[in-house]
Amino acid sequence: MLQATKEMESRATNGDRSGAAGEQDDAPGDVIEGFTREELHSLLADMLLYRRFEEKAEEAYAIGKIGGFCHLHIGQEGLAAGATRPLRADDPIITAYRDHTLAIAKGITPRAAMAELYGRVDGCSGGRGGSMHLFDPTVGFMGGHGIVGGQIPIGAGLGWAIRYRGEDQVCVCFMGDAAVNQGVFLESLNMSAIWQLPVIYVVENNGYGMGTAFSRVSATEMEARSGAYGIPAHTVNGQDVLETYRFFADMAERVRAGAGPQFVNAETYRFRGHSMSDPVSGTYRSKEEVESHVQEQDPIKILRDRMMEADLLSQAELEAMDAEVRAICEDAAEFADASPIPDPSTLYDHVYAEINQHGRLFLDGRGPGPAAGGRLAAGGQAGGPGGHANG
Ligand SMILES: Cc1ncc(C[n+]2csc(CCOP(=O)(O)OP(=O)(O)O)c2C)c(N)n1
Ligand SMILES: [Mg+2]
Repeated sequence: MLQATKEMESRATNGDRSGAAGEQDDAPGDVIEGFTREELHSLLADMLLYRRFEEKAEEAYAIGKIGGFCHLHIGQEGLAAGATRPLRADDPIITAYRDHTLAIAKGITPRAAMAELYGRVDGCSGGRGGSMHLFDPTVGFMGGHGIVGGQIPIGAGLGWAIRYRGEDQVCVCFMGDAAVNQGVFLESLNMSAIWQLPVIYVVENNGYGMGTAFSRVSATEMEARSGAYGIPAHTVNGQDVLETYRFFADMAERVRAGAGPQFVNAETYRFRGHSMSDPVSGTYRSKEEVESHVQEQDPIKILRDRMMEADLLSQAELEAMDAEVRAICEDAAEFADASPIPDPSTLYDHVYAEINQHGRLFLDGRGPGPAAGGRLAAGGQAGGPGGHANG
């Protein structure tokens, strides 16, 4: 791997908090809103990496290298960078299926993320999860969940575990705007408020759940959704990475200090279709609407332009940065392509169920026979006396 690639891979991890705002020593003109030149370059490079990674995934999907569902985060990178970079390495985050760039932002390498999208053994979930189920607890990335709202009570559970152990991490639980209409959202917020859990619930409010505008499925504004539980609501512009970063840096420390759960309406916009198999626009939103957001609300362009106007970024520097992140994504795709597919005999490994007396995981009417080479599922005994839980 290129040296530059290594550096970028390590910078992409959340262990590096060099983006912290507030360096006061810089001469006026060398900072934007308290962010130093180095911090600004780092945030821009991160967002550019996320964008190029997604474009590479898009390309790989189009030629059949990636199968199944694939939901891109393009347009929402300001949140991936701004909401996760201020966190500590041991702060857990959890999200839904639009998870690639949040995973990379939290420390999963582009190689491990891309190999997972390709369904290969070197993927962060061993090639078993795919696009919607990136996962790596060692970097505090707790998924990648395909069920709308399914991650919300798990986020509350992560917060509960922090309290139970007497530790001081903060959990950030991301969700889409459609997820706030799921029953588990209400239950999770209620329990979080009662137990004062250290969880920041963040709605990546891109205005739509697939083809349904939020205004069509909600009688109230988003901010009103947490009020019934006494959880403070906040709104942040997710397309402005500096505002987002500052907001989360402050909020994470307040929650760490005991402020209790918080609810954040992060306004953003998805530049692509709901998933790779959906059109970018359609009856639910016009081509013009998408185009105007791409032109005016691109978090990367917004930061780039501000840096250029302040003479903190040259065209040559931008091109070098872009070349560097493109090389990382190219390398990730080559790595993924070269990684083997998982051995079919390991199909039932990590399945949290016992094997029945027929040697199968489920009663499927096929009669006795060895299941996947007689391998043990978690806690079970292949074909043995313990294997009757499902049968
Ligand atoms: C419980 C459940 N119901 C329905 C679906 C199908 N589904 C997949 S994505 C989606 C829309 C979710 O939209 P939102 O939460 O706003 O997230 P976004 O896609 O905008 O990031 C739906 C309804 C699902 N995955 N899970
Ligand atoms: Mg949405």
